[in-house]
Amino acid sequence: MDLPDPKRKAPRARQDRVILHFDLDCFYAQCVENKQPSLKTLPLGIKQKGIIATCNYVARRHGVKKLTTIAEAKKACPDLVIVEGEDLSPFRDVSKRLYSLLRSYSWNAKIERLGLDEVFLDVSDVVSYNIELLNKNALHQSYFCLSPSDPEAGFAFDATSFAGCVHGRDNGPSDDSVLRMRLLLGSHLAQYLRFKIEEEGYTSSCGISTSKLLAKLAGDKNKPRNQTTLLALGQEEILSFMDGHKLRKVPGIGSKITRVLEGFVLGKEMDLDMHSMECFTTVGQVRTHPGISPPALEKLLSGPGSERGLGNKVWALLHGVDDTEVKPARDVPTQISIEDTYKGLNEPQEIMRELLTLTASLLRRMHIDLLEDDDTPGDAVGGTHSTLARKRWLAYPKTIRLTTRPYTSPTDNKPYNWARVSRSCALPGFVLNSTNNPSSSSAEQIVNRLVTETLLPLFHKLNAEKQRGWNIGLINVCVTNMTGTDGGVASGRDIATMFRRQEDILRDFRVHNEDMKGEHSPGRGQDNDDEESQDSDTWDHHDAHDLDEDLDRDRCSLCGHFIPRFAMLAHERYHRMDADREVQKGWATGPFQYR
Ligand code: TTP
Ligand code: MG
Repeated sequence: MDLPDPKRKAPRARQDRVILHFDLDCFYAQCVENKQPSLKTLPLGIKQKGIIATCNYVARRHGVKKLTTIAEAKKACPDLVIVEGEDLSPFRDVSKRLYSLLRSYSWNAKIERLGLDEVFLDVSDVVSYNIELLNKNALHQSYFCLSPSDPEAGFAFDATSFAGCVHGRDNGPSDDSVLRMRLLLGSHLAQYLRFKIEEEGYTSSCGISTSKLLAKLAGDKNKPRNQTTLLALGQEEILSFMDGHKLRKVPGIGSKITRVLEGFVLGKEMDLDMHSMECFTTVGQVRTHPGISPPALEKLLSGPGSERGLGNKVWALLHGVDDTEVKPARDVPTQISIEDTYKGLNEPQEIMRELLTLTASLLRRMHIDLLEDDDTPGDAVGGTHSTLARKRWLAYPKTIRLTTRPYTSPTDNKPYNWARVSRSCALPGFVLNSTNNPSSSSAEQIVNRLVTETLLPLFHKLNAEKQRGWNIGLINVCVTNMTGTDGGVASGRDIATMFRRQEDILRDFRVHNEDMKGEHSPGRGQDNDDEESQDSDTWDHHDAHDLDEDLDRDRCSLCGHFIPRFAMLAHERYHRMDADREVQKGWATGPFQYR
């Protein structure tokens, strides 16, 4: 008889948490429909950089797919209504609003955004509290309490059955396991919150489980406008849930890990740089392969820059084990940055025009993300307070940074994605002197001054060697190095609250000492070191180039979608934004972090 290999011992998943994962349905399309309700019943595609970034479910029923060219989408559905989605501000604003709504129901503030339209919520504490309130003799007439201090805040529900769909076998109320009841309560809370989101005009899907990994995978089972509780009470059930998934579907297992493991399991040499991403291998095939163990994975996946402990991490993911926490919410982002890509800007007036546009957007974002209503009684304190607007800065960015990248590579003259260079300096105080509406004339003056006095000199330092012919392919303007304000003390606010807030604000900040130093990013794998873009809005704001005729496409090596070549850089940035975020959330797995 074969003895079990001790190296292949299965890790066990924590089951003491209840985690919800919300994903808004066809997010950009819903945002547009809410502005133009007549579009709701029509097939609708949202266009960005010449491709359909997303489409509503009416269009999907007609065969339109996300991330296809306009021509393909029109072929599938000639009546498709196409709306421009280049300006991301409305999407960000809705995202922020819905996030705040969900946050208002969190007791432990463990709420984490992933992209613009996904949110994790750890509701373990709310669920534990409500378990205690249940009357086992009248489960069908239960009451879910939403506030420990207000017994009337809550909703009635039937605790004899789950809300929404269940994945896994439910033995009904005769199963008196605590975990089943915790998940059941989680399902009712999820449904309540989804209805709250619907009151704001947005439908969503939700997964309910015991970890971020399982909740995200579960939520995908019934989309749109639905929810799924993963009822996997034992280790065996978790494994059978995981085993059926394609390797590539597992968050944290990126395209390169997939290819390495697929190659190993199938016994084939795989081209790791190949622009093809078909994934036929399931989690089960890899997990049960006798040659796969944590040390074997560590060896297989090791490479320059790879993370130590990757073998254990991937081994855990294959077993559905993800102990990463839902990170507590932060009041302010670590940085705010706005960027756009171009097909080679050379003229000074083009540079000036783009810097003005980007800086105006940046100022708008700073106002949305960093200003709060000031309810302080009495006179305004400090130079950063406008008595008229009654707004105050939650945090001050101390540094402004400009980053550029050439459009084409100096060696082969082809568009490329690295060689970013950055310079930073202190953010001039006048930027924070006004809290007036960012579209006011005083805000316009601030933008003009910031561009002429600060950003243009930075630009010239960055591109000093070239007098003309800059060939600019990307400009990014970013404020960072946030510091808490001291308004609370001076205005006599509750000092404990103030300190708590400052601590919250400062906890996650990485302080940079970048005094006018040039940063050179040698390659794509490393270029996120100047881009801690957790909440940074580093989406491309790109002017739409209507290139519907250009059907020259590559398959994205990260997600497998066919993307027109001209849109590939933008699409890769989309993934990198996700990957950067995952690095920060502890999901990423070394150099193979892309999903
Ligand atoms: P997704 O969650 O991929 O899609 P979705 O919310 O539109 O649809 P689903 O119902 O399947 O969840 O992306 C969220 C938004 O991000 C989407 O509305 C459009 C945008 N997006 C891009 O702009 N570019 C991209 O490459 C991708 C993948 C998404
Ligand atoms: Mg979505």
